[in-house]
Amino acid sequence: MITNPQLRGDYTRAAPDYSVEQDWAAYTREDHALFRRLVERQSRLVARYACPEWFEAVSALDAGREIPKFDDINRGLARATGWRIVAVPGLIPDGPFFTHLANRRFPVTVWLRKPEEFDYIVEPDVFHDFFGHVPLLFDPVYADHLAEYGKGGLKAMRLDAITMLSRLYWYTIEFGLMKTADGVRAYGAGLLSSGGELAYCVDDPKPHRRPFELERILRTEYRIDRYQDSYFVIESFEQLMRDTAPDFTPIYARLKHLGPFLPDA
Ligand code: HBI
Ligand code: FE
Repeated sequence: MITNPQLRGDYTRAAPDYSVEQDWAAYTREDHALFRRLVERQSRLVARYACPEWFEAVSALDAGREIPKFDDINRGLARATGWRIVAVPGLIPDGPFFTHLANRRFPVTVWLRKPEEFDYIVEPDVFHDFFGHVPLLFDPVYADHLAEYGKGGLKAMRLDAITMLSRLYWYTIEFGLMKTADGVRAYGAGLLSSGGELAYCVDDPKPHRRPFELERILRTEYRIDRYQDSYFVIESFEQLMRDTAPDFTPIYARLKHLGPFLPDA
């Protein structure tokens, strides 16, 4: 059981795999109104800044008026890619997290941020997870990659290489950019759910934007409390799948002795 008190969720009723009931009836009218405002704010931005694949995927979702019932989403999602979302109290330990991903279950936090956290929140809430992560679970290639990432996470734990592997998640699933004919577009959940960073990651000349390079990513540190200094750009989800297919064991062994890069290197 997670003991660090600063996590907000209620972990007391979590199962051994950290899943909980969503308890949809417990959401207040204010929760649903705040969720709707968050969707409306991001919807004005995603037209300009999200990658096309996210758009296609989100059309399969009935996201918007209120906090979704996870069971309703799971019927369509399971048909599309065999994935399901599972309700969790918030961040969960790496073992359960990777086990869920490896079994095509995406952990989605059940609680919603407070109104004063409209613009920024540290821990992932149901809006970050649902609006940022869930739509791309409908994309078959992305969905296959994420399941492989989960299996890779369990292996990385055995090899004590979690620090390196979590950078791959960070610079793709959370903050990844994709090249399109009209320029770079966001596919990372941390970008798609952010009121400010979604425009910044595409428009601002300040951050580095580098082509996806696995070994560079595995060595590049990241900050969780500010806009990214560097983004990595993939050509497509097919490329992400292909470039992360090899066995990382020899890569970890080689990189382990090389120092990390700072985020803005
Ligand atoms: N738990 N619920 C939840 N959501 C995450 O995105 C998450 C997590 N636990 C660990 C984690 N992410 C990352 O640290 C792993 O990629 C290592
Ligand atoms: Fe996330």
